[in-house]
Amino acid sequence: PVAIRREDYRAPAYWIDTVDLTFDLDPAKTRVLNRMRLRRNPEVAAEPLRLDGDELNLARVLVNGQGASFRMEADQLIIDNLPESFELEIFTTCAPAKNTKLMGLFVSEDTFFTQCEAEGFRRITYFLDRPDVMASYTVTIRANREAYPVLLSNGNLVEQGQLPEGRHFAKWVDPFRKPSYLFALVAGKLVAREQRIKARNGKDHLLQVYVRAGDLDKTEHAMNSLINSIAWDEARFGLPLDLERFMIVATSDFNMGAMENKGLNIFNTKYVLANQATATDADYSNIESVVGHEYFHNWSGDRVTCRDWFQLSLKEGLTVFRDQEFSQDLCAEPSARAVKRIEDVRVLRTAQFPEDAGPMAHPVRPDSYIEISNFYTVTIYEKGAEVVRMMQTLVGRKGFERGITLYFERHDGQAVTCDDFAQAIADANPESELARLLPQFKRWYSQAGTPRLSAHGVYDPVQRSYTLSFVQSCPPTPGQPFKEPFVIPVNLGLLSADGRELPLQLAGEDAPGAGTRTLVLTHAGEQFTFVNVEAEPVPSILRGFSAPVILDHDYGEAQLLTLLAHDTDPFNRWEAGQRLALRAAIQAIEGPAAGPAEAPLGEAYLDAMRSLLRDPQLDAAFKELVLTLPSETYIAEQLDVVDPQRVHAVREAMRVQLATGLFADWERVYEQHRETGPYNPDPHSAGRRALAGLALVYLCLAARSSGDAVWPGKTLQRFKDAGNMTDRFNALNALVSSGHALAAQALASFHAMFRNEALVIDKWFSLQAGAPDRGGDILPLVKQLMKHPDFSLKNPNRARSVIFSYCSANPGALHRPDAAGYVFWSERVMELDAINPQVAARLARALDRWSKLAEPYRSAAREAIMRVASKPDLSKDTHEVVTRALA
Ligand code: BAL
Ligand code: ZN
Repeated sequence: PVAIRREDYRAPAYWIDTVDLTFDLDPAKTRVLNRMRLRRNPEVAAEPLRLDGDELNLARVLVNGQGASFRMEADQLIIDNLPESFELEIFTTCAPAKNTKLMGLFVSEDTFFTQCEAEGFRRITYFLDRPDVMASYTVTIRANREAYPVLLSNGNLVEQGQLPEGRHFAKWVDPFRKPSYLFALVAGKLVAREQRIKARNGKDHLLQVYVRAGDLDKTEHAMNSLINSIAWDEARFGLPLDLERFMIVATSDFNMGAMENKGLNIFNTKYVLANQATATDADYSNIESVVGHEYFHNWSGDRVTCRDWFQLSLKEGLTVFRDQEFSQDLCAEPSARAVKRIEDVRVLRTAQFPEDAGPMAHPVRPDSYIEISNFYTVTIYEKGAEVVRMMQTLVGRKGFERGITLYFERHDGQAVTCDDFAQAIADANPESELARLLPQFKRWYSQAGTPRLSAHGVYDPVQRSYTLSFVQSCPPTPGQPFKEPFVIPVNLGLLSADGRELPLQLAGEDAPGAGTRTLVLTHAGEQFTFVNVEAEPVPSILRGFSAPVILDHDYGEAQLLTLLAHDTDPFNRWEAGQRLALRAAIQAIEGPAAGPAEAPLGEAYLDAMRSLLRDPQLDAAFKELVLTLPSETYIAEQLDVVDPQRVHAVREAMRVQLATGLFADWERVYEQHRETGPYNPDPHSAGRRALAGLALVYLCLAARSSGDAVWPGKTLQRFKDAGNMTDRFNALNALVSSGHALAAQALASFHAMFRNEALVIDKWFSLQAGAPDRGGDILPLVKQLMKHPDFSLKNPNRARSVIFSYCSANPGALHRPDAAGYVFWSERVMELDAINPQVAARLARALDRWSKLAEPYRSAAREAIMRVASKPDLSKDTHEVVTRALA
C-alpha cells in the first residue's frame, strides 16, 4: 500500500456540477445509473479523467450519450480525450447484502443504508470521490413497495409514485452542493417520530427520527436533543437550520457512532434509542452530545467542508468543541459544567495522550496516511477540539463567536483548510494574542506529541514575591524528532496554605487582579514573578485544563490536600485528588516487586476523601469523579516500563482500601443518594445515581473482603427493584465487578429480561468481558461469550461489546503472563479483517503501547503483532496499524 501525502495535494482536473443518480434497489444486485455534468478545471493542466471505484461491476460508460473508450488502472476508471464540458453516464451494479465492510451501500436488518465518509461513495458509483468536488445531487430511488416502503435521500422529496410490479419510487433533490462523502440513502420498513418547529426567523421545519417499528418509544430523547441543538446553534453562534426537512435514521449495523450526511443523518442505534428501562444516564448523555455533534456538522462540515482529508480536524475538532460547549451550556449549574469538562479531559488523557505517545502518533493535521479511516482518531477529534478551545481562550468567548461568524461568511459553500479556520478566528480578533502569535500557534496543527510543561515556584519572603518558572518540551514522535515551542495558555490561580484565593499581581503591574488569569507561554523556558504575595502560595496551574499538556509540578502532599479541599477551580480540585492517588499507585508499583500491594493509600488521602464525601456543598457527580481512581491505562502511561499485572494488583488494592476504609461513609452515601424521584436524566439526578452506584461497588467489594452477605443481598434486591436501567445496571455492575457469587443469578435474569433489546444485550456482554480479572478468569469467559447464540462478529456493536471490552478496555485481563490474551487478540484481528477492515484496524490498536511493557509481555505482544503483520491478504487498514506498531 502507498502513503498519500498532504504536500502532494493538487486541485482536481475536473469539476462535477450535477449528479443525477437512479437506484434500482435489490440486496443481491443493486443497479446504479449515474448521470453527471462535468467540466475541466481551467486552473489545472489538461489530464485524463480518473474516477475512483471499489468493488463495482461496470456495465456501461457513455460520454455525451455515445459509448466511450476507457481503461482501468487498479480501481480507477480512466477516460482520455474529453471535451471541456460534457455529460457522463455510468451504469454499475453492486451487491449490498454482501457488503460486510459497511462502507458504501449495505443492508442491515432488511433495510438499505449508506456510509460514504471518507471513501465509501466510490463503492456506489465511479466518482471523483474527494471532498473538494462539490456537486448538486438529484436522487431517484426505486424499490419493492412492500419490502421498502420508506425511501430517503438528502434534501427535499420532490416526487413519489407507483411503478409496475409492486415497485415504487421517490425522487429527492438536495438544495445544497455537497461532496460525495455526505451522500446518503435509506430504504426499508421504518417509522418516524415527527416534530414541526418554527425557527427564530419564522420558517417551518420538519424534524424526523426514523427507527424500526418497535423502537418508536425510544426516540423522544433524541428528538429533544435535536430540538435543543438547533436552538443552541442559533443562539450561541447565529447558525440556523438551513433545511426544510432534517432526518435522523438509526441502524444497528454501523462502524461509527453516527454520520452527518446533509439533511439525512445516519446513526448507530446506540446514539438514538433510549428509554428509562433500557438506557443508562451515560447513554442519555451520549445521545445528547452525538445528536448535537451531527447536527452541528450541518454548518461545520457540510456548509463549509474540508479541502482534503488531511484537514479532517477542521470539521471534527471544531464540531467536537461545539458539542462539548453545547452539553456544558445545557447544564443549569456551574458544577455540572465542571463535571462535563472533567469527563472530557479524562477521555483526552486516557485515550489521546497514549495515542500521542505511541506508534500511531500524528499531528492534528496529519502529513500522510495509507488508509484515511485509520485517522478518525482521538487526536483529530479530541485534541483537535482542545486546539479550538485554546483559540477561544486566547480571543475570549465573544471574540470566538465573532471568529466563527467570519469563518462561515468567508467560506460558505467552500472546501477549505485548517489554516483558513485559524486565520478567520485571528482576523476577527486582530488585537488578540492569537492574531499576534498565529504562525507559532499553528504548531498545534503540525507537531504531534503531548507537550510536557514543568513548573517550579520559588517564594521570596523578603521581597514577598513568587516566581513561577516554566519549561516546555515535546518528545519525538514518528517522523518528527525535534519540536519547536508551542503557544500554551496557562490559566493560573494562587492559593494561600489555608486555601484562600490570593490576588495576582505581576511585577510591573499597578494593581492586583482577582481570580484566575491566563499566562501565555511561547518559549522553551520563561518566568513570571508575582509581587505582594503574603506567604508561600500553592499554585493552581492549568485551571480548567487550559491546554492539552502534561503538567509536572513538584507538589508536596500538603499542597495537593489544600488544592483538593479548597481550590475554587473544580477541575484542579479533582486533579489534586488524582495526583495524590497516582502518586500512591506509582510508589506501590515501583516498590519491592515481589512485595504485596496491600495498602498503597495513606491515611491522609483516605481522610481527605472522607471529608469530601461528607461535604454537603459538593455535588454528587463531582464526588463520584473524585472518588473514582485513575484508570489502569492512565497509571500505565506514567511509567517507563509497565508490568500490567502489577498495575492491576495495585489499583485493585487501592479500591479495596477505599471500600473498607470508608465503609460507613459508603453506607450513608448510598442511603442518602439512592432515591432520585421519577426518572430524569438531568445532570443533578444522574450524579446522584452515579454516586449511589459507586457506593454499591465499594460496598460489594468490602463485603468480598469481609465475607459479609448483607450488601450483596441488598444489591441483588436493588437490581430486582430498580425503576430504571441506570440503577439496575449499577447494581449488576457492583455484583459482577466484585466477583460475588450472586452475580451469576443477576446476569441470567438480566439477559432474560432484555433478550430482545440488542443494545442492552451489548451491555450484558461488555460488562462481563470488561470485569476485573481474578486469576486469569476473564479470557475463558470471553471465549465462552463468543459461543453464545447472541454473539455475532459481523455486528460491530456486538463485536465491540465482547472483543473490544476485553482487548482494549481490560488491561488486567488481556496482559497475561502466558500470552494467551495476545494470541486471542491476533486471531480476532485477522478474523475481523476479512469481514470489516475498519473494525479490525481499530482492534489492532489495542496493542499500540506494546513497547512499554515489561518482559515477558513485551516479547509476546510483539510476536502477536508480527503474526498479524505477516498475514498475506491483510487489508491496508490493518496493515498500516501493525506496520506502524512494529516500526
Ligand atoms: N464524520 C464522521 C462521524 C462524525 O464525526 O460525526
Ligand atoms: Zn464529526
